[in-house]
Amino acid sequence: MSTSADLQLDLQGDIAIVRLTRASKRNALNDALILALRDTFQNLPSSVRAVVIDGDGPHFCAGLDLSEIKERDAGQGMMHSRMWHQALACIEQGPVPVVAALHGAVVGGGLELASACHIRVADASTFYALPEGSRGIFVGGGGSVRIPKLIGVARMTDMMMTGRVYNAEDGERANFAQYLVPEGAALDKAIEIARRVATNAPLTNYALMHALPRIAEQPADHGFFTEALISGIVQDAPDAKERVRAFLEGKAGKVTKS
Ligand code: 1HE
Repeated sequence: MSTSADLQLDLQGDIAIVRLTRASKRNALNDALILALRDTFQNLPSSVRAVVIDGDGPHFCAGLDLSEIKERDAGQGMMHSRMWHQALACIEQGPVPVVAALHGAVVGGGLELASACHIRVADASTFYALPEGSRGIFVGGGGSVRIPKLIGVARMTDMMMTGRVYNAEDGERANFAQYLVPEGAALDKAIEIARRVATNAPLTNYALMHALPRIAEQPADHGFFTEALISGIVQDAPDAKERVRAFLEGKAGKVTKS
């Protein structure tokens, strides 16, 4: 298992907080940190029902550690990108939902990391950019797959071609984040959301992480069929039956207006 002095795991009941602690380098992701992220998510304690990712210091994450870009040949460059893919897949396709608490710079690989999470909470200081275009490189951490699903191909193309930076408000409108909170409040809000998510039936959360994105990419006819299969499996869990029974007996909360 790879560990890194730049990554901290803090267990708070059934919530885990994974924190990037490389503030002096704006939480830039070097290889050691990417591998530590991979291993942390692969080895989460089974008691954990939801995770929050956060970054120390004034910025969530400055992306790839540019000091590590060496004279890689094409094959090595490809393998480096595949390493990021594998690590971020451990977040996106892990056992439990992950909520990103964003502030300051969420740029390049930092945005790729955020887009591998299931829910994003941004505070008012957050800004989003993809400076790869100006650095003469391309996204390599799954950004070209995940980011267009949030904001669309046209916005991502514009960001990379022109260096456009989105502030927190415009970013929320463009769908980078699902929640926008005052400066300094992202971590508390992300923890609140993670605690709420952790109360769901685990199989429902699992289906949301693993089935929904796949169904959304299937042709409708296949999607309806997969949905029926997953729906049958999820409702069969003892936990699900108990929850429905509790509602029918007036013991479970109703849906209320926010
Ligand atoms: C870094 C990095 C980094 C900061 N790699 N060292 N990402 C970028 O192109 C973003 C580059 N970073 C920035 O634009 C700025 O640093 C920030 C807007 C994020 C923050 O600015 P600021 O003024 O708060 O900090 P700073 O003074 O610029 O940086 C503090 C230190 O962090 C400084 O090092 P120092 O030794 O001089 O103190 C910086 O060099 C260092 N630092 N960002 C290495 N990214 C899988 S492919 C993904 C491809 C990408 O992610 S490309 C985008 C890379």
